[in-house]
Amino acid sequence: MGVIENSKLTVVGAGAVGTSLAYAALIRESASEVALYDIAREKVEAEVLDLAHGTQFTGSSVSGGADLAVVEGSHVVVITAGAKQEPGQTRMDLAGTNVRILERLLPSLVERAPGAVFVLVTNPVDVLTLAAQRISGLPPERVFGSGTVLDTSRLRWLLARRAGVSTSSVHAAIVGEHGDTEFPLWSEARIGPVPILDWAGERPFHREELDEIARDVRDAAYTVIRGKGATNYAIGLTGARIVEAVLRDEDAVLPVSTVHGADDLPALDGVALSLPSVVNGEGARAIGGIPMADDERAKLAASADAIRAAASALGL
Ligand code: 6V0
Repeated sequence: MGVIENSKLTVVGAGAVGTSLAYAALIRESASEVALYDIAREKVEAEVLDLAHGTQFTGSSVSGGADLAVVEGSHVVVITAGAKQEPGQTRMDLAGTNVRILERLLPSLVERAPGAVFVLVTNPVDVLTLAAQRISGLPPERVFGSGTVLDTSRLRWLLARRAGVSTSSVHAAIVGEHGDTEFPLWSEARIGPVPILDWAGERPFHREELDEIARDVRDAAYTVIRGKGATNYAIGLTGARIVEAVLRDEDAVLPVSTVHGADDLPALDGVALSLPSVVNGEGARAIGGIPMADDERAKLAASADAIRAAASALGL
């Protein structure tokens, strides 16, 4: 597809996540134009105005409102609309409400931006990604979810801090569900070229410590939500980064959530979940044949089962 000139990103949902994503995209100049759409007119118009007042300091422009015409001409549409976790709720608790919102919303978004790549952020993001692909009927690569890109960023930050290296020197990924069954691929994790379990540094990593880091990543959203009611900045940056990979046709490898077929791993058939994937102007495609330890393969199948159960309870 190539790098898109005069690119347009529309963020659907002007809540904590959508506005942070739009703000990050403006600052990073992820797209030439950032549009914001929400059904709450007064709120979205105020958000657009507030963002517009800062555009002297960015190369991107901002527009938006409560009219669906906002979406026209978009190259990427990121969906953040819907209910969010309240303290004590899991992401899966939101599934029914958010799939119903998507059923109403998505056909009109596709009608307004038929050539766009659609990125789901609304939770539970894997179930919503599958629902969006089914509802839209678009090719699977054109509908994908932010998946575990955020969780992976959390993991890399924790490992980098502990090892005393930069986050960009940590190569590790969380895979599976963006939720309670996610897990790190420790067998492939590295600091620079050094496998994580061989890291000598000042203090080597022990298996128990790695398990604790994995738990911290899994529970990170609960911790942040308990303290401030939402997670928004890190997912905002994550979303902007994913959008750039599409609009700049980067072929970047990111652990986004894609719908899997039988020709991948049979255990993943008909489920959307995250594995390292190539993200470019066409959308996202999981990389096949990723090496995994036996226990990781079993955890991935269990994660797929959890998502499948939630999706089939909703008739997907
Ligand atoms: P929020 O602040 O309540 O904002 C949601 C927004 O959606 C509100 O402004 C609503 O008006 C709007 N909305 C609802 N229905 C529609 C509709 N039909 N059309 C347009 N807009 C609509 O929630 P917040 O922004 O905090 O979270 C949004 C979603 O992102 C939730 O489902 C979160 O769980 C999810 N997150 C996903 C993450 C990820 O990594 N995938 C990370 C953080 C949050």
